[in-house]
Formats: sequence, C-alpha cells, structure tokens
Amino acid sequence: MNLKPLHALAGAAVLAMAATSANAAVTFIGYGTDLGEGETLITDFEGGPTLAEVLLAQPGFTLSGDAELFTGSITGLTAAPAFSADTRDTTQYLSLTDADQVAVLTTPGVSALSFYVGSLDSYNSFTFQLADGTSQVVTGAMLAALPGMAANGSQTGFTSNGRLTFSFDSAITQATFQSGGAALEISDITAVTLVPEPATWAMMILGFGGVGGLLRQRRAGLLAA
Ligand SMILES: [Ca+2]
Ligand SMILES: [Ca+2]
Repeated sequence: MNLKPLHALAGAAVLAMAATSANAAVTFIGYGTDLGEGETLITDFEGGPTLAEVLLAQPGFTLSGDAELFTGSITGLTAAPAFSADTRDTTQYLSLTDADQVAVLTTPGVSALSFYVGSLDSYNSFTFQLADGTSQVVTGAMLAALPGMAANGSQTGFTSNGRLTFSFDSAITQATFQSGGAALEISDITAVTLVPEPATWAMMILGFGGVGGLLRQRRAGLLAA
C-alpha cells in the first residue's frame, strides 16, 4: 500500500481554528518526524527519571509535573509513537496514562510550539497560556474534526501519529499536557523562538553602550590614580 498521496494530504492540513478569544493555527503532518521551518528541538524526553530532570536543549524552558517517561509499549497503557506504518520511537518518550497526571512546559515566549504525538485520543488535551493573559484548550476531539487527522487512538495510523504545530495571535508562554485516560504520548517538543522586537534590540544596544561608557570612565579613573 502506498500512503504517499494521503501523507501529502495530511501535510497540507493547515488551517485556522476558531478558539474562544484568539485564533489558533494548527498544522498536522502524519509521520512528520522532521523539524518544521524555523523550529529548534526543546526536548526529546531523554534524561529523567522525573520531568524536572529531563534534558532541555534550549535555555528559558522548564518542564514539571508527574507524568511518566517510557521506552517501548505496554499493552493497554502506553504505545511508543509510530514514525511509519511499521516503525516506532525506540527511545524514551513522555506519556500521560491517567486523568490525574500532568506535564507542564514553560517557555520564554515562543511564536509556535510543536509536538510529535502518538496514537492521538479524543480525550487528550493541550492547554496553552498566552502572553496576552488568555488560555486556550485544544482537545483531541477538536483536532479530529480537522482534515487529515483522527483521534481514535490508532497506534500505527498516519492520521493519529505525527507532528502537531500550534500558533496563536499571542506568544505561547506555557503548555499543559493532560489526558482523560491511557494515554497521551509525546516523542519530542520543538519551538519557534521569538526574535526580540526592534524596540528591545535598541534598548539592549543602549544597555551595552552604557556598560562600555562605564568601563571607559573606570579606566580613565585608574589612569588618573
Ligand atoms: Ca526520546
Ligand atoms: Ca494514545
């Protein structure tokens, strides 16, 4: 069976989703293991065993919560995300196996956040805190309504295993992962980090200039002494 045309269809599913107060843009690429445009890896969930001890590849991010890390699959509990119809993530990944568990990622403010999700279920949920003070909840059931996506828990399907990318009208400062049951599986998280605004750059340059001026004054003082 050749899945390529269907894969391309899933890849083209870029759309705006009406959320409560802000617009959410969601992209899903079935089996999309490559990083998206401008994205850098934040974590692939190596390290541990607690979430606070997971290795984070970029400064300014924190991970916390009581969700667990798994390698491989446990029938009825957690399934390693599928990278194709017959290959899976063989490394450690994040899994929320019951409704009491939570994983929270805080960011320095990013314009887009992306996760490789495995066997998406309708009761999986992502809650985003935005820089404008609002929060947005996106559930698996909402995502299943988008073309090229399913939230049926399929452990091999390309419509339920792939890279999900979210962006909103405002920068994302925090993402909370939850699941109504077994399980929400995440292989990695990537982000598009915000470039400082021109006004911030100007202030930084002024700041550096100030430091230089101070050093020159000190040096002049030393020479005079
Ligand atoms: Ca991993
Ligand atoms: Ca699942």
